[in-house]
Amino acid sequence: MPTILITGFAPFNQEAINPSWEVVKQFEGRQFGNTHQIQIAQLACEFGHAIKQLHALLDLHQPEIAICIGQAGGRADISIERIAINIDDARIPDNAGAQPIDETIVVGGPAAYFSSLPLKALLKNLRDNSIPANISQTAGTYVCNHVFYGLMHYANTHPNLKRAGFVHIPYLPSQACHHPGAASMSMETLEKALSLLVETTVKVNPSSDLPIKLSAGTIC
Ligand code: PCA
Repeated sequence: MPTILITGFAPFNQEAINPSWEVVKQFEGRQFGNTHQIQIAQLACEFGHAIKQLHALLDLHQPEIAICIGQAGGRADISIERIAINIDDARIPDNAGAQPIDETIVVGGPAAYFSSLPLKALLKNLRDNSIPANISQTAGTYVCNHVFYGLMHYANTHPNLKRAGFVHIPYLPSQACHHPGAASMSMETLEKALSLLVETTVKVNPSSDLPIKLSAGTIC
C-alpha cells in the first residue's frame, strides 16, 4: 500500500506546543481510503538536522506523497506554500542555537523549487469546505523553508515521490491568547484541513492536474 508521509515540527521560540505537531499526531496509524497508509513524524526545529531527519524518513518509508506542516504564528489562513528558496536567513536562533544568515541550503542547487502539490485544487477544496486558506508565495527563510527546500531537492532525484510540498498553519487558540490580536484556528478545523489536503492530493492525478483557474496571486 503506498505511503503518505506527514511531518510536523517541535515547538520553537518559547512556545509550549507547535500546532503542526499537535494536528499531525492525530493522524498516527490512520489509513486513507484503504488505498494509502499514513506515516507521521516530528522534525526538530534545527537547521541541517531537520533535513537529515526528513531524508532518513523518505528513504525509510519511500512515500508517494510527502506533506510537511509548520507553524506560521500570526497568519490567519492555511498557507499552501508555492515555492522553496535556496537560502537560510534566521531572525532567531533555532532550537540548537544556530542562526545562519544568508547561507545557501544546497551549494550548487537551484535558486528555488516549486511545490508539486496540486496547489489550486487544495485551495479550492479548503475554501469550498469553509476553511480560510490561501497560496503563500514565501515560506520564509527559517527552518520551514529550509525543510521545504530539502524536501523538493530530494523529490527532484526521486520520481517515486510524486507529490511533495509544505503547508503553514496558524496558531492554536491556546497559543494565540498569549499573542493578543494574533489569528488562530481550532484543532477541529486544522484536522479537517489536513484531511482535505491529503484527500485532495491523493485524488488529483499528478499527470493531469485539473485546470483550476483560481487566482491566488499578489500585487506588491
Ligand atoms: N515554523 C517555523 C519553523 C518550525 C515551524 O513550525 C518556520 O516557519 O520556519
